[in-house]
Amino acid sequence: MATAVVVGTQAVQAQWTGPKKKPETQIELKYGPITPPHRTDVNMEAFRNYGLGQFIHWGVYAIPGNEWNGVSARGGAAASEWIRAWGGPNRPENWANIYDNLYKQFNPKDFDAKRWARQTKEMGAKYMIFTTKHHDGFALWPTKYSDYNITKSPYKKDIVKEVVDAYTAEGIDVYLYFSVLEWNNPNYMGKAPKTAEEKQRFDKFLQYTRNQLLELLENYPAIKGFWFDGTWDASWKGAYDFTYKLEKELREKHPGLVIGSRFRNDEHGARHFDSNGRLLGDYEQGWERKLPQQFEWLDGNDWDAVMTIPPNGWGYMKDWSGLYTKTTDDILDMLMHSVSMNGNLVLNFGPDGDGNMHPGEDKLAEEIGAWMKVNSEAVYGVRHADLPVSKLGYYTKKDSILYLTVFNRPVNNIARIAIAKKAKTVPVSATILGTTTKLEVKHSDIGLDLDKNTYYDVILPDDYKSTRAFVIKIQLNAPQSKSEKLMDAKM
Ligand code: FHN
Repeated sequence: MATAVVVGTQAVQAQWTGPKKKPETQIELKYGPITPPHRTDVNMEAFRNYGLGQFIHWGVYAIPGNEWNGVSARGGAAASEWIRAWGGPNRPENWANIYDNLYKQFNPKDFDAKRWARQTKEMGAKYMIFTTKHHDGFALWPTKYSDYNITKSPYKKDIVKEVVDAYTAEGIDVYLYFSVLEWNNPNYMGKAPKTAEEKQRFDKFLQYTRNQLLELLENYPAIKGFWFDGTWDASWKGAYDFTYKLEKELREKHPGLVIGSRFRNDEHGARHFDSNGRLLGDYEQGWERKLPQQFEWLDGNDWDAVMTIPPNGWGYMKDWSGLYTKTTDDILDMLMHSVSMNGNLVLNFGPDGDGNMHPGEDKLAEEIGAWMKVNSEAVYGVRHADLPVSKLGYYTKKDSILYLTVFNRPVNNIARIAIAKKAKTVPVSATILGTTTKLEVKHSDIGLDLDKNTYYDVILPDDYKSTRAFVIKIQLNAPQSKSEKLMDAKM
């Protein structure tokens, strides 16, 4: 997705989720980034090392579960959590009113934040992003600034607090999802306010937003960051002076707070990246149901990719039939794809109206957790390995250890690794995580003319059986014999 922003005579292509094209010239900006790139404080270092995260979309939209009275909202609503915006011939009569009264039924009898947190811990996620309020505006915390909140439901209690406390107790960092956009807030408008009355109303909305965000920081000081959403409308984009000051205020109130690139834009409307191509926030937050195809696209920025299990649909969906739902192997591939490029993968769960995860989510959590128990050292705290891309899977690296997570096992059981001839360290030993067998490692200088690489083969045991991706852990060190001296013939 890209937005062309015209600045004077300079048309700046604000490219997200694709190759980054830095503008030829830099322009004077008043509303560019507030924090320096590549923060090295404890919160951002933790972010860089998470590897795997969990998103939880939960709210009154969990009650219908993407259908109503047996009629599916598929095709009528953009996604399950958008069901209030259900349109088209199947939209139930008087639907908005029905939806806006669902909170009177919200009483999740099985909700147990500690059970959720244990499952997340078992799965191996290191952070969790939780929806405090989605586009419908229903707040899962006892906000003083709106009556449309959890205290008015039969459940009454502060769900955000229960979740923050339970996850923090399990050592899982909590980020709070906050939708700026509020469909049923009379002071919200998508278009930029024009008349004095519209401006007065929208100013009230901006203050309300600021009050709720300060309230969340006050109530839940243990959180590590905000995950903002619903910031694409002209009204919010036009409020760049307000949003700039608000970001500064939030950061001052909560030192170390982590905010992604979705919160605000510069004075030319450039979002995620300002008109000079600089990241607007602490990490790139544009990767949603999409993964970067080349490491260079990331331009050295921190990032995470948020991913649904069904094709789209973040809130609870009763019926997954007829949809491709991602398998454990799909998720593991996306996870290793992400961490091989210095990113985190965030898998979304949408609990039902009673507070239970979908059975398909329980299964994925269990299977991912079983894989992480054996292989997580190739996921946590690793970095991109600057090697020619492997056809067998994904490289990650930690100091002198190279991990190759194999998804495509070679039929000859030879895992061939290309190493630049000028490299100072080469593979000297290898094992498969979860086993103790030392694997044969040999230098196979196949001598492709003009090839800048040489090759090392790790021989996989014929009797090593695997039904899922496995990780080869490779020790890198100085070449051990003269023949391995990595020279290039003079040409
Ligand atoms: O409109 C929302 C959507 O409902 C969901 O919350 C996703 C999660 O990243 N964000 C927006 C779509 O980009």
